[in-house]
Amino acid sequence: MALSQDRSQELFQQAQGLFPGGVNSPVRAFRGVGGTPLFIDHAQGGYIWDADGNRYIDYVLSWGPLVLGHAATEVVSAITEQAAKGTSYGAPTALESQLAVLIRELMPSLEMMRFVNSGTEATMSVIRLARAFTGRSKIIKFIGQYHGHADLLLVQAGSGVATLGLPDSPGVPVGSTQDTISLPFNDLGVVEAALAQYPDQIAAVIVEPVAGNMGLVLPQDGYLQGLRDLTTRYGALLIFDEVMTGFRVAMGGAQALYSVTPDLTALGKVIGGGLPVGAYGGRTEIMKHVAPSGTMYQAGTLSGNPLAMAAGLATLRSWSQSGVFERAATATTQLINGIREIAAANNISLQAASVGTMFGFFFTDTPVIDYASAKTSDVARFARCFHALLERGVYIAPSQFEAGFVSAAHDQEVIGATLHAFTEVLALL
Ligand code: HOZ
Repeated sequence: MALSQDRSQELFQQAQGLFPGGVNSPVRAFRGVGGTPLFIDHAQGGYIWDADGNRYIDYVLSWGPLVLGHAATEVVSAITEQAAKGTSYGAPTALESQLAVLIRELMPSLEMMRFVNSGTEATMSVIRLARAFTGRSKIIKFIGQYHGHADLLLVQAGSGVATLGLPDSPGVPVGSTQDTISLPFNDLGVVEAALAQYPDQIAAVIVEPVAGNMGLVLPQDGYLQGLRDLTTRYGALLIFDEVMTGFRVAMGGAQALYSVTPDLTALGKVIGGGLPVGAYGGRTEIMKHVAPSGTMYQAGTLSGNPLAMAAGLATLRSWSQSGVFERAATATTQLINGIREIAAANNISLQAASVGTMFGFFFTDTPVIDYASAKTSDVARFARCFHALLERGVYIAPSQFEAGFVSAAHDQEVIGATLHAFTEVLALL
């Protein structure tokens, strides 16, 4: 039943002489599941085709941003039209303000924002801003959460770092991380203890409000509000990293879903409709510290570049049309409920969850609330599941420690075909 992957194998062999591990980002390398990464030829809607011509239903969706599915007509048109007018000017455009207005309508806590080119840039810059604003140095992050690869945040990180089982990365100087305090997710007691230990030194708590880089792990009831209360009490800023959750767990992100307003937010991916982009923003009083209105320096030639702005605008305009998000969220619920039922019918221990258009599952009996419990998952079983799904034309993230994503293009036919594949696969595991 194995699919031919000859061309992907050839391309991977060539790539290994060109790129470390044959890839340009570690999570693509299939190290968590073994085998040869798919080399992609093209994609459309909810489907992706590899270089051997095999078609897969895609739940990676470029790690989240493609909320409308691949090559959505309106996004392709917006990019094409803008490209004909120029791809970058290094000067302001009306498009930047149009996208910012739309983002602020959907996520009002971003009273002002700054566009950057990736989630890594957004989180790195937002921490610099928090430090500049508070005059404090220390930050709190959570074990198994991933905020990009900036030195100060590469501490007990999730995503590819967790997949590869790396301790903290060599090359990060001790000095860069000595002010980073890393704590278990979903435990308010440890956060309170750290804030009490350093009452005037903690600039910010940065959190993925719904963790998506250790698999999908939901915040427990009251946890985000607890972080809000604690940070306010100790004069630290609360930063939501909504690079994945923004416009995905709800149109207004996790901050709308859980009714907790952070001081600052980092965004990425979705707001560029699949083009490289990021943003950070929040209260005007804080954002005014960014140069040139303030003295906190941060810059970028391609920041707010018109191609990404045009793609982001087209994406968010369609995604925010009445019923579009809701239909994709309903499809996600249907998918995860189906997976849960199939696992139960086969007596497979499974923890499964979804929120909005994100989902995830772990092969364990233990309720998953943090990185330690996520690690109880049977990763060998996950790898077998991944490959058996792939053989049946379903592509999920090639690691237990990543989330899954559903788009507006994942219609009933796609969800039905996916559940059919799960029915066969879970019976084999
Ligand atoms: N946050 C993304 C995956 N969890 C990053 C993708 C990448 O590292 O390539």
